[in-house]
Amino acid sequence: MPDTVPWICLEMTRLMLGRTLERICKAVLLLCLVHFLIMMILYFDVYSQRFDIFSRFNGRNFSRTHHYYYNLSRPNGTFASYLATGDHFLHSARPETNITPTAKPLPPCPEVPPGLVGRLLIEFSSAMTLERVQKENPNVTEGGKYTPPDCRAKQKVAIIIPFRHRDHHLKYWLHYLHPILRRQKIDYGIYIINQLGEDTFNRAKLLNIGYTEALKDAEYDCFIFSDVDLIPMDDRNLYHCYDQPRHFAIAMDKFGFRLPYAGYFGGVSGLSRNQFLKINGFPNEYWGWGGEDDDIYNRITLNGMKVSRPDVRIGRYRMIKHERDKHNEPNPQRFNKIQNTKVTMKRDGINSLQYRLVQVTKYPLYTNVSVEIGKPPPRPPRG
Ligand code: UD2
Ligand code: MN
Repeated sequence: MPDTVPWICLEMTRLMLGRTLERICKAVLLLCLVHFLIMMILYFDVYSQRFDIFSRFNGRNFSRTHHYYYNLSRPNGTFASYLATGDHFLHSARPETNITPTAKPLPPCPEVPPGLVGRLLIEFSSAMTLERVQKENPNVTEGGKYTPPDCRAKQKVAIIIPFRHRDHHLKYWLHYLHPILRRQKIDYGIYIINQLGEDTFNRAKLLNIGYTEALKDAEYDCFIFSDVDLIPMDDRNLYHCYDQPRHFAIAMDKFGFRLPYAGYFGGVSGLSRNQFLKINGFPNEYWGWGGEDDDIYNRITLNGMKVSRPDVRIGRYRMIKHERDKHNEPNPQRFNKIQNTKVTMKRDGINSLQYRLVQVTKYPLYTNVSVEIGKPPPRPPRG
């Protein structure tokens, strides 16, 4: 009998331990089940967002289709970063549906766009077609316009190109610039200002026309004036306007990647609407090659502004090699003219611009503005 007491105790302890263990096991099993259920819910929710399978049933397609576009439009965007940033609450500017969204407006675009790649390989040997460029840029809308879908750009930028008989160059320009501008998150439109006829070319007058015609099309804040043959070699050279008039093309291959002289303002430059009006726009009276860029530089400094420039390692450009065009011979009056900017800028500029608008055509990759701009006045007789 005395031996049975510890035996009973032992059995009871075992029984109690067994029950406790059983309870623990049940709790763990239950936890696993709950965890599994949560995982399944999350999995299906995410799956539906990516492939939009539920949207057509529940009418919530505005925000859902947006996720899909958002991920595609971001070169470096991973699914993890998409969840981590909370960007999935943003809305696209695309008119996906008639349902009016109640979500927050787009955030401002970042000062330093995250998708930039830096130095670019630029070459002009491969064949280029507009069809190819169009395929490469499905997000560019009629007239060569683009608005970042995931953020609100501070400025609306018109890019203006003086043009005549340079279709070959234009294809390369569009091929390289559209993706660069998209990565830079610029809200932009491209305007090709095409001088009709075969009279002497007038680059600066075409640029004035570009400013005027672009403003008829949309409320632009910033105007970037670019030669058709100049391609930036670094996408950190951001195509928007700055506190001071901007000179972008500071280190060109044709000048050994250096600024040729301190007052050089040729190639690619950018002015805000106010900066442009402050200098009365550009001169209309420089016919033929040369001088007009120096006149613009004079206008800027004479009006108390300074030229701003990017770092020399970033402001690098390639120019497509070319011969001097017909009817754009060097202007022999240019040296005299740039001595007189202080006087001429008041009467010659955006306030005296005259031209005949012949046609505006919105192509998929750019807007073409064809104009007649007249010809240089007859030279005064010598003596
Ligand atoms: C330099 C400047 C340019 C301008 C010019 C003098 C550089 C890289 N650029 O260019 O900004 O100051 O000297 O006027 O230094 N164009 C046509 N068809 C023509 C003629 C000209 O489309 O028949 C346009 C085109 O956009 C071209 C631009 O005008 O890129 C400048 O003409 P250019 O390329 O013949 O002159 P370039 O390279 O010496
Ligand atoms: Mn050129």
